[in-house]
Amino acid sequence: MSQTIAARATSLLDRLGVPADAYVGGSLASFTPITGEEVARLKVDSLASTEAAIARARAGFEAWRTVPAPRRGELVRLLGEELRAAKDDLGALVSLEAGKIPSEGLGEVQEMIDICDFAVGLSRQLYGLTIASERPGHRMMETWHPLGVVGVISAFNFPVAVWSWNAALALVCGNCVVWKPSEKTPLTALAAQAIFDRALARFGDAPAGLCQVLIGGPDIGAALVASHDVALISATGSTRMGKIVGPKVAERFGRSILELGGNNAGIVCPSADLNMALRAIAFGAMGTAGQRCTTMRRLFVHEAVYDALVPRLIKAYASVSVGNPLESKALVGPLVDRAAFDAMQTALTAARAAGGTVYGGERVTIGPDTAFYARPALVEMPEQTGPVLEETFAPILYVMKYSDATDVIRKHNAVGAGLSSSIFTLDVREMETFLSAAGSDCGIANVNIGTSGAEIGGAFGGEKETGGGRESGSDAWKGYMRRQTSTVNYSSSLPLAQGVVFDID
Ligand code: UN1
Repeated sequence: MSQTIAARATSLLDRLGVPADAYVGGSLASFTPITGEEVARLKVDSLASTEAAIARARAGFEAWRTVPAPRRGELVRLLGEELRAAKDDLGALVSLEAGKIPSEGLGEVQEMIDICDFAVGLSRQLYGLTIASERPGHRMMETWHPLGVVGVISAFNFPVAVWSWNAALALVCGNCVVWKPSEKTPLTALAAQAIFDRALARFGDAPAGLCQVLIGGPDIGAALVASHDVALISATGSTRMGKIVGPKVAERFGRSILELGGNNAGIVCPSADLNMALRAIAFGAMGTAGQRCTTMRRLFVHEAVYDALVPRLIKAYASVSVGNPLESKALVGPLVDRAAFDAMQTALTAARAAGGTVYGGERVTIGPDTAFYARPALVEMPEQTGPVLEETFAPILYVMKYSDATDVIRKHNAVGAGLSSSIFTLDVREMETFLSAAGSDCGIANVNIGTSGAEIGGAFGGEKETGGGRESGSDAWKGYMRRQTSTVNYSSSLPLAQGVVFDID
């Protein structure tokens, strides 16, 4: 098996255009969660090479910022083309390195293609405003300018899509990108870089240092965070990580986009279409083995439909297929590593201690002892206490009964994170209340779909301990540019604003 899976990785990397010397004989071991085996050993960057990469990016920015935005969009269009050509191989590599089932691996690459398409259109729409001036013969306007070097720090669970959300926007906005991927998923990062380099070669005249990847540990992320030459840090990961990164960037008045933890909930109302809710909850809570930041982790079910829904959910949890995503049609693949499995067990123990009834959650033996597969766990909780208040990055769904429509929104919002949320209802009052200012406090609030699987067209991110950042669609591009307000006087006099008089003779 070891040979087979490592050989499979090698042949995918080869087809994706990653040179073998990047991942053979280095000091960073890369593992596949599918078997827990080592598949490659990558060369790592040093602090010196990190500084050099930042300097290259800074120099590249000075050229790239003057390239017309639609021309910059052409590079991203080519990236989209290359991603289309590489979709099957890159999707398979995502499955191999992050443990995703094939359709989720491919779906991740589709997100990359989608954001490229979005960014190409955007490259002709970096609109500013024209503003009415209070003074005669004056015009006010707003222009969006490139920002500088964008440092991207990404997590294992969306090893390449999150880079592409940032890179596609950053590039059309006239910025350079330096990327520090998770140590758990460096191979897909090398592959994404190779795909980008192909687009770049076709593009022709881009400056050096436009988009670079740095392989290594937290010291590289720390160097990006500390560098005054990195204008924006876009970091995806735990709230713990964000608590370190956010203040450090703020201290030097850098800009940050933080996409941190989620403790996402669904509410099932009396009028809900229960068949639809069942499927949506199953995907939201068990999909990607519970390792999306948008994974549904809490579920509030109205007492009127609790007995009609929850036993069916428990059945779905007991029967969902858990297995090797390369060799079976299983819907739930492995946890990323032993630490993830241990954290899941710790949370389940705490849930039992808090009066929860746990269904599932046990280890499933698939392949060698180094692989960590678990049956997703559904936990009926008497109250929202203990581990329910925290994000555990594993497939655990805490289910609670509710009776009062106002109280359930209060409970829904009573956690630290504020990423995604959803309500299942056919009642317009319930729906609109949930979406209102007094409703869900999350960055994403869905109706009759689950909490995960957002399209790239919307702004992605959340409030409170989720960090407040927005990536991807809508006007998230503004986070990657600096705004300049200009007042132009085309008259022959100099009236001052607010009627101030200041005549020097
Ligand atoms: C993440 O888990 O870090 O909405 C991102 C979703 C995906 C992105 C998840 N489009 O589930």
